[in-house]
Amino acid sequence: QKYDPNAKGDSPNSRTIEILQQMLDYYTRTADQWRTLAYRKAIGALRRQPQMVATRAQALAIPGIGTRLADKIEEIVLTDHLRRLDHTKGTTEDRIIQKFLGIYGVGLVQASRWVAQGYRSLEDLRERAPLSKNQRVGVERYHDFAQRIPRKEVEEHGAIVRRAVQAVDKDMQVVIAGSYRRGALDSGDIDLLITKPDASLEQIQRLIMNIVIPQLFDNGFLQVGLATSRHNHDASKWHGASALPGNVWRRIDLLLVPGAEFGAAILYFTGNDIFNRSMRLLARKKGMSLNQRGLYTDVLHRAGVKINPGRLLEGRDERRIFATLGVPWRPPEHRIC
Ligand code: DCP
Ligand code: MG
Ligand code: MN
Repeated sequence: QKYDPNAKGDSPNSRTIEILQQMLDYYTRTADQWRTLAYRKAIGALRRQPQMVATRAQALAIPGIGTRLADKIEEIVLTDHLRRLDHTKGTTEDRIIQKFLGIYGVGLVQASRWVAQGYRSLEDLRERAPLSKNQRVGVERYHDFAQRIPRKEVEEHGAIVRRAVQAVDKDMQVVIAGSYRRGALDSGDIDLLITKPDASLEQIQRLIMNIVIPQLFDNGFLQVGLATSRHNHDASKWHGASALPGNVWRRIDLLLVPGAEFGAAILYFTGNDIFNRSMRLLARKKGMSLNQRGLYTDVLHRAGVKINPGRLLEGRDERRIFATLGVPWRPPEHRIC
């Protein structure tokens, strides 16, 4: 059995994690970014502990866990309960907002607006609310998208896309990224990076958008495309849903990447998002700048705004990005902060 830092089960701290996760859900709902981050870090750290963390002192010894969280961990272990959680259970309205937040593409503003307008359930939304195309898909496929995707099925979706891509260009590569690449036993969606060693973004885009995607719709694999942004349309991304015959719809994200940016893009797309943030912060501290296209130096900032893109240090090779940053290589399985 592969080491799985994302697995929910067999941790000696699973009961503590379960309760902290409910606090995290609450802070996510209230859009409290600092506490959200603190809880995610603490849960990640706990999940990696081989032994049960039972006391405040034991918790404090773990990097990423501060005094307040250490107190809560001790309280949970002692009482099998967290009093603070009782105050977050909230009203019916809170619970409905939480439900609506589970709809693909719906944030706190939209969810609260619907509740204020009197919608109380998914059925309400489906039957009475004026919905955008994305929102309608999100509501109608709520239960599909809420289901975790087993590792094996992620691989099958990846293989179908790879076959279609390589039928058009045998040198094009399809790599499964996201939580799958971090070793997770199941995933929330399917993240596929599509690249070709010496191709430009425009070349890859033309093949994928004009030929491969229409073909995958024709053969019944792709179900719908989901626009990602109302404003600037990012041509390197495609979001949608796919399905194996007779199976539920799955969320699928394609990221198109020129060969020269492969290393930076796979680093970004492997995540997790908090690990990405810590790598970018580290780059900044060292006078460099990291984004999904490459690692740069001599970036000029004025009042926090980038006024010069800087010089590219590395983009193609993921390992060389770690080396140039002066960080020991971290295998994807360990990229959880
Ligand atoms: N990503 C990021 N910042 C974001 C969103 C995504 O850095 N705000 C990067 C890191 C993620 C990767 O993209 O790991 C894929 O995004 P997903 O939302 O698909 O997240 P995961 O694949 O990590 O988890 P899940 O299993 O929930 O899909
Ligand atoms: Mg994912
Ligand atoms: Mn994704």
